[in-house]
Amino acid sequence: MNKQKLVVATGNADKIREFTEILDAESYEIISMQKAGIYTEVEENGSTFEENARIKASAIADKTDAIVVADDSGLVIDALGGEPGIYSSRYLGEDTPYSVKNQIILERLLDVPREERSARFICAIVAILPDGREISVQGTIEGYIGYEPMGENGFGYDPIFYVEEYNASTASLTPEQKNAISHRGKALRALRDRLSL
Ligand code: ITT
Repeated sequence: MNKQKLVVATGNADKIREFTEILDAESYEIISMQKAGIYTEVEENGSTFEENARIKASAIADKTDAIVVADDSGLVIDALGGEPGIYSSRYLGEDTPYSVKNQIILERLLDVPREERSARFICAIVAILPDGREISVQGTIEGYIGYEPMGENGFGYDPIFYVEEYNASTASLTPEQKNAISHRGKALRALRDRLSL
């Protein structure tokens, strides 16, 4: 069977790695924009994860005849009024290392009790098919912000995002464990089901 080509509209290498881990490698060929020879800067000026995913996918859909998939995702922390939310990658400075961003968030939550530390990762994925049709899916994982960074796996806010199931951060899970429960895992499995209909 011919593999379906998916060009992932992202500049984030960790997302590409997780896309490749999650989507059945026998059915899909996951191609980065770079590998597809597409270099486009996209201004993410939408007001929701879904809008931003659509903006990213649309910006490169006319530059390839493959399926284009974009992911817009982020961390929503209830005690911070939903921050960093859709600004997750820009929050506290685009170039600030995540070790620093995570430490600042922990300090901001210093006096917040465990029951008010709820948070979730959200992932919106928009795929644009070669015939112009669009598929939009979303996945969420509920958790809480821990009291200290934990684990070396994953990326971004994973060291401070803890899940009840393991009483540990998503950075301390194996890739298989994270992908089985993550926002991106859920969204990509929903996309896979829709693509194979
Ligand atoms: P592209 O827009 O090029 O895809 P980006 O990293 O800027 O790359 P987003 O605008 O969607 O992507 O920002 C998502 C940010 O949310 C990401 O940089 C992380 O800080 C955070 N994030 C999303 N998913 C995450 C995950 O699984 N684990 C940890 N942090 C995550």
